[in-house]
Amino acid sequence: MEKTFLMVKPDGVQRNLIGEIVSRFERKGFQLVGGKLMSISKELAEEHYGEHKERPFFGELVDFITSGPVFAMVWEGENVIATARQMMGSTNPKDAAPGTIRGDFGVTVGKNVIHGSDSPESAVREIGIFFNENELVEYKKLTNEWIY
Ligand code: DAT
Ligand code: MG
Repeated sequence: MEKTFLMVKPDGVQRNLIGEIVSRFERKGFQLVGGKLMSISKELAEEHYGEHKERPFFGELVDFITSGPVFAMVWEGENVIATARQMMGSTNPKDAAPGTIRGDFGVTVGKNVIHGSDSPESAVREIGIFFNENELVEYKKLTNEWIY
């Protein structure tokens, strides 16, 4: 089953949105297979956002993501990578549709509440840098037979 990496950013943690965000993916029908509250080191932040190294906002982005704890998660489900991106909404909350996480809770692009992998390759990469294999829990959910 497909897996993705999702993370409540420091603004989402401070604004008490962990439960709301977890709840949205639970209610959708996806399955949580890993989760932890953690601080991100500068090194991890630079690795995670490596694709944006040359962008003018890179320094700001690294400062922000290391500014407080994040809630890192791995979720599983059919088409979960693309569907989670849809549930998150556009990168800039001003363009994110109401009903999406960024549309409902964000205002500016710098503080947009949630991160989610954007492709199968980035999901594998990001899960690998944030989680050890033994932190991911494989288990059968009985509700899955009412979802699939
Ligand atoms: P996403 O988080 O939707 O995958 P991204 O990978 O293009 O978006 O950018 C990563 C983060 O960088 C994004 O969540 C917020 C920040 N960011 C993107 N574009 C920005 C900009 N023009 N100014 C400031 N921050 C920006
Ligand atoms: Mg991205």
